[in-house]
Amino acid sequence: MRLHYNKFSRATRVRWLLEELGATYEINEVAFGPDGTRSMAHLEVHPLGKLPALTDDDGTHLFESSALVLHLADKYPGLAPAPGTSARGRYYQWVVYGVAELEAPVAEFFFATRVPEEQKDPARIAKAQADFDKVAAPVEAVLARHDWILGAEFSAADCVVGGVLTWADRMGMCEKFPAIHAYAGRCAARPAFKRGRQ
Ligand SMILES: N[C@@H](CCC(=O)N[C@@H](CS)C(=O)NCC(=O)O)C(=O)O
Repeated sequence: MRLHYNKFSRATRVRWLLEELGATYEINEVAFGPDGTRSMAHLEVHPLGKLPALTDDDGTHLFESSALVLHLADKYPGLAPAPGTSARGRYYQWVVYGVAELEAPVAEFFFATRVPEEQKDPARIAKAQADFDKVAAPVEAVLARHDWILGAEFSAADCVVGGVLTWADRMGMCEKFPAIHAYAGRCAARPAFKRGRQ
């Protein structure tokens, strides 16, 4: 199994999970740009030339970070509730919420703030923060009650939700959300999280 990866991409959440699971995998370091993500070789692995992607043991190429997390958590059991249970439903809920609701304003904030100072548009930045505040509020309520997104135990869903929220926290988006800020700290302190960002 080979993870197509670079440490400045969403591939870190997948590598974090692989480390949590103790899986054996290879890393294919792919730079952004014509010689990496845009190369013909990488376009055969990911049709949009993005990261992450995974070449599975049988040679199948897979992409979309949340799908890779769901697949790997089934392939190496231990970090996902049993299929067909309501706990599994809640697990899907938070994985999908992580990418469908939380991630868009975080990515927008990232792109709005990484331009030179004179090109920054305060209204665009404020809108991304306000959009994040709306979707972060339900997560703040959950994390005020327990340490991880599904409860007392860490799960693969934390690699998605925590992957997005550690990114938001690093950019200073979580100041109004003490429980999320503390959660981001717990995620970042995990040895597998650190190994997943080399
Ligand atoms: N929804 C995709 C997003 C993938 C994505 O946008 N990856 C970025 C890095 S985090 C990328 O490869 N960008 C390169 C590009 O767009 O050229 C996922 O979660 O896997």
